[in-house]
Amino acid sequence: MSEQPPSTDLITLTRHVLMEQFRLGSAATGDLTLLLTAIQLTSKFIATNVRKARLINLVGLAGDTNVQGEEQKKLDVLSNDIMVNALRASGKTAVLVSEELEDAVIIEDTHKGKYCVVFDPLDGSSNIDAGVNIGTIFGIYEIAKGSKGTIADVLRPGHTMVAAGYTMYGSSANLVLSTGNGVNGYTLDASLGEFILTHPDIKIPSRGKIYSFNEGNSMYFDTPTVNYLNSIKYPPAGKSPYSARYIGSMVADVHRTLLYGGIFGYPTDKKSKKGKLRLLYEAFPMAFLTEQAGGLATTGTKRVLDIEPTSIHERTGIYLGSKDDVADVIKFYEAESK
Ligand code: P6P
Repeated sequence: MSEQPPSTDLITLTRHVLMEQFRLGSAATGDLTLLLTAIQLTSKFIATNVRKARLINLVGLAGDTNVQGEEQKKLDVLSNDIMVNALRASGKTAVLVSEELEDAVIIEDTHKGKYCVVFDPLDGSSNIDAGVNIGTIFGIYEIAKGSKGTIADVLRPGHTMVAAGYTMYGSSANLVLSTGNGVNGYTLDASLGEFILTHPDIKIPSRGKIYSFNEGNSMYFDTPTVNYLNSIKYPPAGKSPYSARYIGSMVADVHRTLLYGGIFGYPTDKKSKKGKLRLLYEAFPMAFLTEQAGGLATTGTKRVLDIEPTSIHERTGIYLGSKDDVADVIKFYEAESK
């Protein structure tokens, strides 16, 4: 069968974001587009090195540990460095927060812009050696009016973000992005060096059939979590139980949840009383995307995006996914509080 002729009307990420900005008639200065261009560059660099990792001996430990006390893999360090350098060089950022850096990076005046980027450069990196999908997660704030760009500009609720996204590195590199008007997915065409629109207007199903929790923590789960999980594992007669899918890489588990529906949860528990996942650069961006795709994201008792951060590396519990599935979880917490 003859090969399809190549498309000659490619919608690249840059073109798509510009179309969105013009459609909204916003006073688009192009700054966000240029910032997203820098983020695309970092994703291409990381994708290339993740793919080559085993060949050029990039897997394995970098011999250092990050602020979380986690052993740093060489790819973690490379990914952090490319992001800090590219975001600074874009001239569009004022404050950077990275999972790999103890302190926020305040960009010098010569390179200062109006955006703050919080990011986990290589989330799920403990899976690198096993070849499991890993990813970059980022959230973008605009600095407050009159601000020169300080920590205060990133210690704000997630609902004040102007954009959020992730790039998942697997059989291909998939960049999923929202600038506040829905969610779109782009796949890297490495031969062109462009992210091409492949998943326009992602909408999460209102209810799914998959739950994604680390049930190895079951002995620590609180009562609402136990009751909720039992309700989908041992449903009433006539209803089928949910299927369990857990990869242990947030980007991969959330990507599947956005596309197929269902629920991902990493709640607070007796072991992780404040939760495990980081609020600023894991929970906020994923909650932003989930809500933009028509889903919900909660701690069980509070909308994740309404949390007021008090420190840049703080953690939170989170349930996110299909709105009806997350609403079911909230009912178990409400029942507990009565
Ligand atoms: P656990 C990876 O280390 C990570 O930060 C997320 O990507 C993932 O969802 C979670 O931690 C996995 O944690 O305790 O199940 O290994």
